[in-house]
Amino acid sequence: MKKLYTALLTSFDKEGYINEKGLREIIRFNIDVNQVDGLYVGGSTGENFLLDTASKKLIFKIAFEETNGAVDLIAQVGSNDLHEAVELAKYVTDLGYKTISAVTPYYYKFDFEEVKNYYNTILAGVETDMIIYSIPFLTGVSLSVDQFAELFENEKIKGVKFTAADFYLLERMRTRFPDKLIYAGFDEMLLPALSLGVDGAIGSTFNVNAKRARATMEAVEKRDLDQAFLEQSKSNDLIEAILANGLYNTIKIILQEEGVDAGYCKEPMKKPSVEQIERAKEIYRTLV
Ligand code: SI3
Repeated sequence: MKKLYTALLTSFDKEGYINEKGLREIIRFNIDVNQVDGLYVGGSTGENFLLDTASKKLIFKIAFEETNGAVDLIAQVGSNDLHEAVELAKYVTDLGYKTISAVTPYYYKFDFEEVKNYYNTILAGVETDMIIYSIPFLTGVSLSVDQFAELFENEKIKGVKFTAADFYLLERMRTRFPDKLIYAGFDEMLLPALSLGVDGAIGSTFNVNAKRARATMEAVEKRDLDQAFLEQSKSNDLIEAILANGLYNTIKIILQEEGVDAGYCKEPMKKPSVEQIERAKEIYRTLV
């Protein structure tokens, strides 16, 4: 059965500090109501790249405690500070995480040897599995099939979170690496990714749209492509509206409408305007 992972949001207070109660509520909602198979902790959706090391550790700890084994966990420990990535990998491994993930290093134009050294260095000190986090549209880092093959020579690297719209590359990856895990990262392209045989999906909008995403997966499993298209199309009405209104703020407001204390985004992300809040509530009423 294919796995559905929510990319976990972080609830922040107005000043940008972690709202522990809210974070626990988001986790509970994903387990109890969304019934997802797992959580991707410390990714883009968690606003991880705005955080200091102590805050990242706190989120990993809260997620581990609150889930208490109920769902799978993947800890995104990647950082341009390789020392920090190594420290976080050890920290989550000591907590009990079985799988880590790391975004490709970004901003500077690292060559492939540097990228490879980054993954092998993170993995040298831990026994956990690794899922590469590939998201070229934000990092500017695109890896070829041959480069993935070279990274996969490290047997701890079990797969990739593939957040790209390159379906030719996705098909080449699926064919070349039948035993590696490939998780789709663009929720709005879940159906085409499923049709190419991904093992599951990891996404932000599953915080508020997990049941429909699951229905898409089930329809594909039954080879009912008409139904799968219908589900994806309904999801995309929602995702299109969320993206137009501001991704993370809108998901947080929708969760608040569900009674979850999802809090604010952290600066430099903006607080939502009155109009954005009203529109998010309308999206909740009409499209969720
Ligand atoms: O937390 C994460 O790292 C992610 O959720 C990545 C995931 O691929 C999401 N990408 C971003 C940049 O948020 C998607 O779920 C995305 O939000 C969604 O498909 C809407 O475009």
